[in-house]
Amino acid sequence: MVNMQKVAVIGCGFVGATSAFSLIQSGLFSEMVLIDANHEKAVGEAMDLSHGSAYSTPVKIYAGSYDDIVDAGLIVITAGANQKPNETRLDLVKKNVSIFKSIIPEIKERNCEGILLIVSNPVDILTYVTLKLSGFPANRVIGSGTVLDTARLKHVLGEHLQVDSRNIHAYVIGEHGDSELAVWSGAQVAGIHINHFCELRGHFQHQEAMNRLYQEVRDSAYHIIERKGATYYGVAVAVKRIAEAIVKNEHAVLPISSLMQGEFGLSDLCLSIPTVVGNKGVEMVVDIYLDNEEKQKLLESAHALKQVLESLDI
Ligand code: 6V0
Repeated sequence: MVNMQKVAVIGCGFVGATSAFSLIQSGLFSEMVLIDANHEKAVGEAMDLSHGSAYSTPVKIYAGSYDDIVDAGLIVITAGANQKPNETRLDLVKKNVSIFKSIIPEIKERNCEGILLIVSNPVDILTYVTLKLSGFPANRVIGSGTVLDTARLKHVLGEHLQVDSRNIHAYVIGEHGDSELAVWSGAQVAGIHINHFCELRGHFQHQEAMNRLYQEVRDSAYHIIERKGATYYGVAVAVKRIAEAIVKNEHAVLPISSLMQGEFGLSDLCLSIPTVVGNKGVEMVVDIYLDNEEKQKLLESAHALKQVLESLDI
């Protein structure tokens, strides 16, 4: 039996620890297991996180082993190397695929029935690797994908337009990485196309603004890593948002990464497209409208990912 109030976090570095914190603050869970190759790190994080319970919600938090995650409704994987300055997400592939080859069989052999949420980078490649190594049905293997990039786009658009970023409908899709794209054709505020809304707020150089904002979003991880060595708060909130959609069976539309099965002519790879997400994981990848240039960019993004997948031994 899976317990939807139980979450496991595998990998307790910057991303794992901040995700654990944000998941606890969400009030969604009553039990959390932390696993790390450095067990003492997991023990320390569990102790530190537990001390907040008295002022938030009671959650049983402990450092455990793979035997403890069998009934977890959600298993979040953040283990692995992160980007160093000037490294791309795809540069991490060899190190992190080999780490996943040690983690996923542990999950598979215990017949876990929860949903796997992959956060480690390159997230689209590792989501696909997880799918292959676990043998789980495609709906139960999700990557955090461009949920973070979409939040970044909404944030910069919110600043640009001086509008609450939660009222902006816009998506970043494709690879969570350098080949991602922003879907400007469908971007809107209050049902008004983004270009028209920009004009209402006094902005008229659409192409220049779109290029600038897109680059800011695409390159934000590089800019943060240059300054503080890693990124983790933004992704921790994205993890919480995805967990909420799953645990509360929200049928929320989120650009998570999942297996493409013919959508936009793509198959046998994982990337992000807005997807209906509920307690079964992926419910439906939405066939969103893309103009011709966006379709082309999506195919190029898929091609970049395919080339990496073809170089892997999985
Ligand atoms: P970190 O702080 O180095 O933490 C990694 C942790 O993984 C360490 O505590 C390791 O001990 C642990 N670990 C390594 N191997 C294993 C193993 N076999 N089993 C269990 N634990 C293991 O890295 P950080 O937390 O900063 O980043 C983790 C991953 O998240 C990296 O791949 C990042 O690139 C990725 N990110 C993904 C984002 C997204 O939007 N999807 C955003 C930011 C970072």
